[in-house]
Amino acid sequence: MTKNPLFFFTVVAVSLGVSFVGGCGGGWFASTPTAVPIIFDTDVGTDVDDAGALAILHVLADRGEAKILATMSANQNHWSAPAIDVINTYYGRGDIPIGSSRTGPNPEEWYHDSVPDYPHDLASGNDAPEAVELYRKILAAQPNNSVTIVVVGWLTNMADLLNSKPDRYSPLNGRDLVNAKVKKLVSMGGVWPNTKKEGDYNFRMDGAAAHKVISDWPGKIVFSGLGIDVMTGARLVAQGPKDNPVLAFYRNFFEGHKVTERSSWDLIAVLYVVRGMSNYFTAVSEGKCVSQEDGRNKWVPGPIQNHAYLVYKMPQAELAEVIEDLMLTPPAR
Ligand SMILES: [Ca+2]
Ligand SMILES: [Ca+2]
Repeated sequence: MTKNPLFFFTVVAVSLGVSFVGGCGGGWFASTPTAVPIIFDTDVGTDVDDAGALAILHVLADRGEAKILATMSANQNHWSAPAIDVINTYYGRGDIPIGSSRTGPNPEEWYHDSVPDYPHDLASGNDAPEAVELYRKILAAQPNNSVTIVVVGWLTNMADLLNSKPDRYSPLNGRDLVNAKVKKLVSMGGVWPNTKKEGDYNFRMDGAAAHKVISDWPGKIVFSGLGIDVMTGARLVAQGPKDNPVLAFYRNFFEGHKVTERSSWDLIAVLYVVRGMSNYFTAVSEGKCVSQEDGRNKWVPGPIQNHAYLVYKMPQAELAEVIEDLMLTPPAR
């Protein structure tokens, strides 16, 4: 999620005034026809778009468009990893590995009211393997340059991975392991092209981690700050099946916050990760993001390097339709 009201105006300004590269076939934006192997990393707990994002990732996996290698919580909260397990189980993938951070923030959450009502077998994040260890285990076993990681929360696990040491899974240090195995990192975060006042929520929550990753990641990073004005969840709550825990998460969030729909930051990131630019997005890639430890970011125009940020191509209302159709798709199981 992004709690920054200035962001919307930034998007409008960018949409009106800047010429774009990317979204033009070829290069590292090209989407692949086969299932994209993905690790999903979330701060699930404080907002509901994380639940929606994981739900549509499962639907896209049901359709053969994605393969979910693992699901990770950057949130240390007791309930975060069990909430992930609830969603994985509902979509018929209750055995997907789940890792949980031992170093990340631990903010208040509100999922605990619903998690016990739905099938799962992971009682607490403390019962899950440490996220960084699970990352190393999974990455070591994958082909070179094959894995896409999508982070829809703060970047704690990515910083921990970069800092990790050789272990029983790989003789490589974290940075070298990432360089060998990871094809692309997609980070839902940042204010684009530039922070106006304070940094984006996901960068601010662990500012040191965001700065480390933005500065030191050895491969490609695509940032998505989109979604504040792509509103979803209303049709799911009104029309979805009552045994769907994601519906319950959204309904509780709506009731608690006295709203009827929610922004789609994390769902947009998943849509991009799986389907690429499609006719949904374009991107700015000429330049590089620089960051500060307080979570602020700035785009410095220049030659293409290893960073890009997404820009809308499809109108937001149509994107919301695409996403909500996925949210309403029942599990294949
Ligand atoms: Ca499970
Ligand atoms: Ca999130």
